[in-house]
Amino acid sequence: MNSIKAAADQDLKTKWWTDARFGMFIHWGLYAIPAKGEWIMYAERTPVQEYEKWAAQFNPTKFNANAWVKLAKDAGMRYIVITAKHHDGFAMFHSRSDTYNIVDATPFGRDPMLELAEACKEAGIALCFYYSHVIDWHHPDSMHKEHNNTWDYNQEEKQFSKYWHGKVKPQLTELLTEYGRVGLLWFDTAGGLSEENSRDIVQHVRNLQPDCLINSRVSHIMGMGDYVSKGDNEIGMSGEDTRPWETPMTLNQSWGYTTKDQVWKSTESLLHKLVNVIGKGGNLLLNVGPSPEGTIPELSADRLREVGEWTHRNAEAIYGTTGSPFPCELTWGAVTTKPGRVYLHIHNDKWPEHEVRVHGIRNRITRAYMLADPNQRELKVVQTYEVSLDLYTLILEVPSQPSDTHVSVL
Ligand code: FHN
Repeated sequence: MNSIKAAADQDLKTKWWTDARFGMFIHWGLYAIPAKGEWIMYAERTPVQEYEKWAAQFNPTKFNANAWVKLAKDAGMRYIVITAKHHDGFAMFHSRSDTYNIVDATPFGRDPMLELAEACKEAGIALCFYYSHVIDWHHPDSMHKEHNNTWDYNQEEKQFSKYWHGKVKPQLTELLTEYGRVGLLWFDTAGGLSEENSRDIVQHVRNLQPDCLINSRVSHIMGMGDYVSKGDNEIGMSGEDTRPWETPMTLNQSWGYTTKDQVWKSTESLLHKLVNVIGKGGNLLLNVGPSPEGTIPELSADRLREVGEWTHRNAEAIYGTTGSPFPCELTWGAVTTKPGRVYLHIHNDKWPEHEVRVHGIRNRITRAYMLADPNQRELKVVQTYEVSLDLYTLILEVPSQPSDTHVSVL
């Protein structure tokens, strides 16, 4: 296959996801019970036998897949990535290859991934799974270059292939064959994974669901996977990545449920971050950490609903757009585009007194209006043509007040 055709096929494969722009990340597991985040087992060097006791208590009877999916939809999120297995090794789905899972090891006895798969299908949301493929503090043979369970297991005795072929690959087979179409697999912390195993896992996914996307954290080998996962909460610079990319982001400062961390990002700050990401051509994957009862904390849900009011009003300027064509950072906000359209996302706290100037526009603008204005009243536009550059400068007269909450789009 020639490289132009291969690149076009790859664009087509990722299109649903690059169009979606905004997704919900869910970190949910036994660690919700102690409520100190998902690293508690490692942080406190909890012995496996002790940690397993949380499973005997885990009974999230308030879990309602439809309610979670509805919240994601209300927020304007178009895909969900949920921890099918995090570093603690506990499967949040009915795994036939390892009884350390939510159906066999808890009084709850239901498979939330099945319920989510159904709810997502009904709502038109893509369901995706997070799977910790290298770190597994429960399995005696998992091996990461740094973060291993050294308190229960002897490092010298580890046989990684037992973990790889006995747990990782069989569980991935289950996730990719029993839950319908999986939008993407979100791998994490590949530290120390060999090139052979990296290629093996990618091929395994491709064999089972060729259209399932894979994030770059599957391996440390450059260019693996279908898109780049940026660092946690990292937005980066325009044009930094040649491949599609995504920022995973917390709502407070934690991924898993915690009662301690109450440092919440405001709705305004979340909207600024969302437009910053999409203006640079990326996706935002915003996290919630559900409680041990199975509910999404109200402080998270409230913020997501507020974000959703904005995303629904401004859907046209978010989904299916590409990032700003301008190479520079914009001090007042962000730009997204679609064929024949330029959207200026202006932070309300940077609202200009009279006008906005945008340099370097390739085509003449025929009409400008505020996106939140149902009557689409025309704004006055002056355009000057720079002959030497073959580009226009746009001078847009703006109303005295912004038209929307936190960020106004025109
Ligand atoms: O160690 C994990 C962490 O718990 C969380 O899952 C994040 C999400 O991006 N990934 C790892 C750290 O980067």
